Amino acid sequence: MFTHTAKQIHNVILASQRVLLIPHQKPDGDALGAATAFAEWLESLGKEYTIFCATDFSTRLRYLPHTDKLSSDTRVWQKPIDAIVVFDSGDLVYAGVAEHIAKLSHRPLIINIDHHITNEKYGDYNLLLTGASSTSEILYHFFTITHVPINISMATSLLTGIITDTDTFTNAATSARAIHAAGELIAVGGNFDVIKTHIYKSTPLRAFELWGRIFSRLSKHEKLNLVYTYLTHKDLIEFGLTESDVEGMTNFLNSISDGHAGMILKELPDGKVKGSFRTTRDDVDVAKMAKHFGGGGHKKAAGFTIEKPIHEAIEHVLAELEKLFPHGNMLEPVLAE
Ligand SMILES: [Mn+2]
Repeated sequence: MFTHTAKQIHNVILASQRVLLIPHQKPDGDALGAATAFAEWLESLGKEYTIFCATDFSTRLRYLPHTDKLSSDTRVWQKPIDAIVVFDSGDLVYAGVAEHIAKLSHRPLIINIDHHITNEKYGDYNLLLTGASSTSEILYHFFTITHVPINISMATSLLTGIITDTDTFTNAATSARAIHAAGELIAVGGNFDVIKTHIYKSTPLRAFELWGRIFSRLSKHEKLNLVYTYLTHKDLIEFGLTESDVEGMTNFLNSISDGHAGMILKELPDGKVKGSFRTTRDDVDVAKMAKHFGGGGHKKAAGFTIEKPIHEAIEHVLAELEKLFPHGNMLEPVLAE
């Protein structure tokens, strides 16, 4: 099935002239790694393409090839498009393009490449592998199956996605297949050093000071067995930082040995609150928990967005979780699908 879909997508791309590439909003290393590797392939084919992203992206990912061409200019939707490729996004709203696509008079083919368990299969072609570490790993398999040579730029992009989504081969997404793909990408010239420098050695002192404040707010909800903390928009203003400066924090929740899961709530400039869950336990499903709040993700790493002031949001999420898990511990699968 995967091989068949991969070959179909390969043919669709060869037959398309104008392609629109969509990493999801606030793209992470995986979404941008996958989109830029794909862009590099389109470049080698001489295709016309645009990378559209509804929001800006973290400056630490600017080393990736073709990120200078990323555009948030909505006029790209007025030009003819043969195919749209969406990377690392469970649905088109999360991708930030649902409204744009709904308004098109001629609907182009949609290709959906993703590894989220909550993926809604919104594409005409859905290249999904929920067991894959990352969308970048899926693209590695795609290029291998379709005999597309992976050059050095593509390798660095895909390696970025695998490394960031596995939290450098430490979280639950890490598998033999992911490590094998990463090894192959390094073997063909993927630049591990540039990734290490930009991803892991680029946190300013101010950011650590803010992390300290966020860590000092860690609390444990005893009954749920949930460890949680939060960030306010006021914190960001006070420290002169943006959300991307604290994005690395969420994965630290996996290092805490207390509790069955960790949660961080971040108040964004637009007033919305972004929540992230992490767990290392096999018997806790945070994807289902996030889905309850309108979000999604993976069994061990998932997120959601709610529109409430931060302190109300904390109360709301805890109260809902208490209702969902009347016996505590977040273990029982009592959530409605
Ligand atoms: Mn991903």
